[in-house]
Amino acid sequence: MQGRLITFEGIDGAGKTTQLQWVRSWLADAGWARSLVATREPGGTGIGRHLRSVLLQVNDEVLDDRAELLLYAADRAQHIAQVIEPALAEGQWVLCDRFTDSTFAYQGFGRGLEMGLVEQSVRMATQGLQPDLTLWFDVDPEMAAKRRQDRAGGGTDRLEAAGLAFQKRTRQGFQELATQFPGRIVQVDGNQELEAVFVIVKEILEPRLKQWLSEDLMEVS
Ligand code: T5A
Repeated sequence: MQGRLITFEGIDGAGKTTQLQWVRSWLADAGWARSLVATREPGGTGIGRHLRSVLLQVNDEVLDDRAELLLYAADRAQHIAQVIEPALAEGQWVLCDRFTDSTFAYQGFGRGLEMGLVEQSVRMATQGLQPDLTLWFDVDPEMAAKRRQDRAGGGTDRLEAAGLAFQKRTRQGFQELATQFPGRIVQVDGNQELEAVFVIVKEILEPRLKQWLSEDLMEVS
């Protein structure tokens, strides 16, 4: 059986985390005959949780954009080695809240770092590992900001504090990535109510998962 990596992407407050949790429960309850791992970046490992706090805490000291890029790469290299690759090797389905597209969208388009540098950092961290499927939750940046404000007990982290123009550039980045990789990245209209978004997500996932299961069966027989 072949492991599969499904990533959930979008700007801050796009609703990825909520949808990932719903997908996880749906897959577990519906008996899709495959064990699952749900994880996230940054912070999918113990070491990654230290890096996450450096990356997200608002601090008096300004984190240099290239240092930020390398910290995301370090988090990802550790995450792949410790969590993602072992799970894929066991034939599990890995649901990952953010992955490489976030680096291109945030550090490349949002921060404006040179794409060659971003690509290098991603290549070093992933050694070529790519998602099998990416759900891009596309939400109007103003609506996403409102959702974050309304969230109970929600503070503002360092990336959110970068402001609306930054989120707009990042959204544009996801748009360009979706155009560049139309087979892998599927756009989901995240502006609708949670339940309506989940219906779309299931419609996208069901045929893919069935296809993967039948590919596995063909490999076995
Ligand atoms: N980052 C990450 C980079 O810059 N480069 C990288 O390489 C990587 C990997 C991570 C930060 O790091 C950056 C991107 C991020 O800024 P995080 O805390 O993990 O930080 O941030 P997010 O992943 O953005 O998490 P959020 O929780 O802010 O956003 P989500 O996961 O998109 O949204 P979610 O599901 O938590 O929902 C937010 C709120 O909106 C409501 C939810 O109930 C919740 O209250 N909501 C909806 N309300 C109405 N209708 C809907 N359809 C809704 N969907 C969600």
